[in-house]
Amino acid sequence: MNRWQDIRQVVVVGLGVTGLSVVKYIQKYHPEVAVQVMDTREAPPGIEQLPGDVEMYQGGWRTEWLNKADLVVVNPGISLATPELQSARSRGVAIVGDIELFAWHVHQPVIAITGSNGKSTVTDLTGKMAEAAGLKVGVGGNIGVPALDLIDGAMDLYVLELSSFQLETTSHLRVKAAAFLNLSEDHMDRYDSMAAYRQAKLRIFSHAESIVVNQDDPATYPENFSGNQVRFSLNQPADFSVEMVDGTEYLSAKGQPVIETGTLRLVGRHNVANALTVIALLHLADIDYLSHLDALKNYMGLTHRCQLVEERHGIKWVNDSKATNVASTLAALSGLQLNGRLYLLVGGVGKGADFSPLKPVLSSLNLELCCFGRDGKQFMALHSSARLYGTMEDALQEITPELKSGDIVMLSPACASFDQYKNFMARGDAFARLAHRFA
Ligand code: UMA
Ligand code: ADP
Repeated sequence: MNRWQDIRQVVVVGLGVTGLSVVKYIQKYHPEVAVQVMDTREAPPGIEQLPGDVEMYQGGWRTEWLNKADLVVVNPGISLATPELQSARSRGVAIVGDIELFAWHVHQPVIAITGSNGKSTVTDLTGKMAEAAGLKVGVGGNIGVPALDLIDGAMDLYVLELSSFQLETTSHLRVKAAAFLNLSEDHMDRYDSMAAYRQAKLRIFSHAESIVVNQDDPATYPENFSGNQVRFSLNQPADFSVEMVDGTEYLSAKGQPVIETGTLRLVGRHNVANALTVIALLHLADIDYLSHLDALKNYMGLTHRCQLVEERHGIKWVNDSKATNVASTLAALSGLQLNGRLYLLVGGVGKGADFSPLKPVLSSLNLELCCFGRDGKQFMALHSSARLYGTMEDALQEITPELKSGDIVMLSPACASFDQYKNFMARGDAFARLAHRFA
């Protein structure tokens, strides 16, 4: 079915890497279609790369463009509930996201991953293992490379990380295998309820052949799904789980021990769950992972996730900038081997979250809580040691003289970075630079 048949005018709302990928895609594959771009920001990122022949409006909305469009392609960072989009929709204008355009185009198998935490790790590792099995793989989506930039007729497989934002505007993505890793509070500034956030994520299963869900988190189960469904669990027998063989723990697949958990270089129980999801997805997509277990064993994880960036005088500096919600910070704390005191840096943009679930874990640690950024003060009541700073640098400057061998300084902020940094990567890089300077 050619969905482009009646489309002459597209309006891209929101530039960034997504908007740019949409413009490039349309110019390459549908050159007969005219494109206009608008962005509510005064200086949208990516504007310098926009081809000169594309009409651009910035610093607000251009509703007359929206109302005349045959199709609006919206950046995942903009909510569909925005009044301007609602109004265009009520006039019958079709609104989709970049992943929907990707779905209209590709015919190769797709593996898709969503969840509140662990998406990027599972996406990256699935891609690496499929490559080790000899496939040409395109890995992208919310992990950073827009899906449309991956399109290549020679690709054997696509592995996509999909956010709830991207799934909201996606209706026709056929996937060979999809995983919903877990659900915990996040993006409460965008959704009215956890139920609405969950429903957005469940859209990943709409056209899936096979699915992976988390037996330890039934919120990941779809209400109606008639295809092939497998479950993973860290705590109970499941299709993909952990089992003891002669006193040694193994990842097991369908009752067969696959690899010793202790040989994985990934740290923490949450990463055992991530590894189980990866092998479940590869199994469902008929990819031979059993002959390529070295790729799993040697995988060291992505940067900005519990990454040791500096170690001097017995003091460890750990960058977990990707912990942008409460559950990910909890996961980082539960995997910690602490001999001295933990200096934990938290704060940034809180996204309307309730931080109180951190309190019991923080109370159990030998801790100095360093709060910074726009919503840093929201953490102040969580621990008696809490101190408030303007920036991460102010905090590190003050605490450095106090540090002793055995201490850990960890950035695991439970918040987004947009108040002071371009993104979580820039925040993590800034932490690493400060660590090298102060260590
Ligand atoms: N924005 C405006 N006005 C606009 C357009 C955007 O104010 O007209 C704001 C949005 O509110 C948003 C921010 O700008 O918060 C981000 O837009 P952007 O231009 O940085 O977006 P892209 O560069 O296209 O990045 C997007 C994803 N960003 C979001 O969903 C917010 C990236 O995920 C993703 O990697 C990229 O597409 C490629 O697919 C980032 C993210 O934070 C990492 N995702 C959230 C998360 O993981 O929690 C969902
Ligand atoms: P996402 O792409 O969903 O944000 P990442 O793989 O980038 O996930 O990991 C983000 C953060 O969440 C990291 O700080 C990590 O410590 C934590 N994390 C990773 N996997 C899990 C999991 N399965 N459950 C809970 N937390 C996790």
